[in-house]
Amino acid sequence: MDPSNNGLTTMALIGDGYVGKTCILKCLQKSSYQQNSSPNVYNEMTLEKTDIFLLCFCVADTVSYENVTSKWVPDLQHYRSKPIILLGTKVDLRSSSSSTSISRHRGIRLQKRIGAKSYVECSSKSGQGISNIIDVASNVLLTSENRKTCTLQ
Ligand SMILES: Nc1nc2c(ncn2[C@@H]2O[C@H](COP(=O)(O)OP(=O)(O)OP(=O)(O)O)[C@@H](O)[C@H]2O)c(=O)[nH]1
Ligand SMILES: [Mg+2]
Repeated sequence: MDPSNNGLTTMALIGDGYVGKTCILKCLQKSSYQQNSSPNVYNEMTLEKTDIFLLCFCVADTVSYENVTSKWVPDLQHYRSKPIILLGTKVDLRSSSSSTSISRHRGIRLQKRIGAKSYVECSSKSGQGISNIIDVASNVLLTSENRKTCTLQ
C-alpha cells in the first residue's frame, strides 16, 4: 500500500474507452447510472498508488476483449505485483448481441490466461454483479494483506 494513501486501499478501473468504467464507478459510489459519457484520464502517478486494478472489457465489444491482452496487460507490466480483477461489463447487452458477444466461459479463460485473480460480470444499467465487485476485490486484498478500508478512484 502506498503510504501517501493515508492507510486507505485504492483501486483503479482501466480498459478501453466506452466500456463502462465511469458508470461502474458511479454505481459503486451509490449514485445513479449515467447515460452520458465523459472520458477518464489516468497518469502514472495514479497507477503507482493503486492497490488493485479492475481491468474492464465490454462483453458486447470483441475489440475491447482483445485489447485486454494486446494493450492493457502489457501496460500493467510495470505494476505486475498488484492484483488484477477482470471485469466483463454491460452484460445486459449480451442477449441483444448474442452472435458476437463474449461468453462467460471466454471471460474466465481470459482471466486465467492473464493471471487475474478473479472474473466478475456486471452491468451498471441493470445493477447485475455490481455489489459483487467490492466483495471480490475485498477478498482478493484480504487474502494478501490485512486492509481495513477502501476508497474508489
Ligand atoms: N447497456 C449498457 N450501457 C452502459 C453500461 N454501462 C455504461 N453504459 C453506457 O456506455 C457508455 C460509456 O460509459 P462510460 O462509463 O462513460 O464508459 P468509460 O469506460 O468510462 O469511457 P471512457 O471514460 O471514455 O474511457 C455510456 O453511454 C453509458 O451510458 C451498461 O452496463 N449497459
Ligand atoms: Mg469514463
